[in-house]
Amino acid sequence: MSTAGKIVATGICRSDDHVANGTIAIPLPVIVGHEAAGIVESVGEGVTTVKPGDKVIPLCIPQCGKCRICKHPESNFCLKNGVGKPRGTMQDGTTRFTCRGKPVHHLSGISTFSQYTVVEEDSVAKIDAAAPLEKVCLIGCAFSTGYGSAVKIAKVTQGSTCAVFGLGGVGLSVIIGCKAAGAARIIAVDINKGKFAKAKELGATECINPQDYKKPIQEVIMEMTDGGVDFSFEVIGRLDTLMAALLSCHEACGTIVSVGIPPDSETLPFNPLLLLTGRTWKGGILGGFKMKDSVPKLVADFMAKKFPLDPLITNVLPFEKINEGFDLLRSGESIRTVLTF
Ligand code: PAD
Ligand code: ZN
Ligand code: ZN
Repeated sequence: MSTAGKIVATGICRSDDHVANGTIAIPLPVIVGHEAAGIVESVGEGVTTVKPGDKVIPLCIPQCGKCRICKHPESNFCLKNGVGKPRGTMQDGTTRFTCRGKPVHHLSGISTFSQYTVVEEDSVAKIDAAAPLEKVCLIGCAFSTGYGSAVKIAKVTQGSTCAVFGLGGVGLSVIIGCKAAGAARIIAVDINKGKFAKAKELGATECINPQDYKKPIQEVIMEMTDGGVDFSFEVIGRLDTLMAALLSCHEACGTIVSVGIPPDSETLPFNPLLLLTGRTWKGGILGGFKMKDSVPKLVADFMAKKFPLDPLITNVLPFEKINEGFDLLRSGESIRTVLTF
């Protein structure tokens, strides 16, 4: 039950770069790209939820609706997901891309750095026909991941204090979520000061650079917040910043959410006392949203101006300039580059 579609716009996410540099290990060769919007071209037999001409967003995590996790009220990590143990194929084990007769793998069942792609029906959501695809593509990953990490996974509370480590497209979306949830203080942390103006524009109340202090950043944050924040978020993908974020949330009542994807096979030495005192450590992919249900609603909320996407899009380039887009990400000059076809 597959669907073929034309990709109209796709953002470049750090996770795509993680695949390119080996931080995320998946079967190669592969077509990456997973933050996109497009138009359905044709559908296979039995497909009922989308039809040719529909505007859609491909979903990095499917929602089969039948497995134990799809029936679970909280989790979105459908057992048909291609993230946990990536096979790089469609659910039937085949690939729909070839190069000189040899198979090319899929990323998370969607592979959007491609003019056309084929996805399963449970990996695509129909969205409002009036939605601007070159903007709402960010709902395919960065925005949903960051926003959901704040409102759905952490469940940030009114009047709380938050710390967000990493101010890329995902971290800034965490800030949007913290603000929407009514956080009173949002402390933004990054080693690139160039990100601070945008963080403030989106709701950060303070911005700090760990390189400006002699002591570890968690000690600085504990002093600023009477012992630690209520909610901290690691949105970089490094083990040292993950530990700093963990220590920045209050030992008795703080919650840390792991959002960044650390290098494959790296682990942390860990003292259980860090949690025994009352901290909570959570994590989640795509902000915990069950994507087939949530993506159309998030697009509707964007259309109703409940949150902005424009500030996250710093560059728009034709698909042919994809390498320029990766250079902008690596140099820290861009937030999101959207590639158009
Ligand atoms: P990005 O590279 O645009 O942003 C990362 C930010 O972290 C940049 O502003 C950097 O300057 C900053 N940074 C780097 N090193 C440090 C440091 N030592 N201390 C403080 N700041 C630092 O990435 P992104 O926003 O696209 O993605 C962020 C992470 O989230 C990345 O690991 C990505 O793979 C992961 C991700 N997770 C999910 C998920 O579902 N869990 C989805 C999408 C992305
Ligand atoms: Zn992503
Ligand atoms: Zn499922």
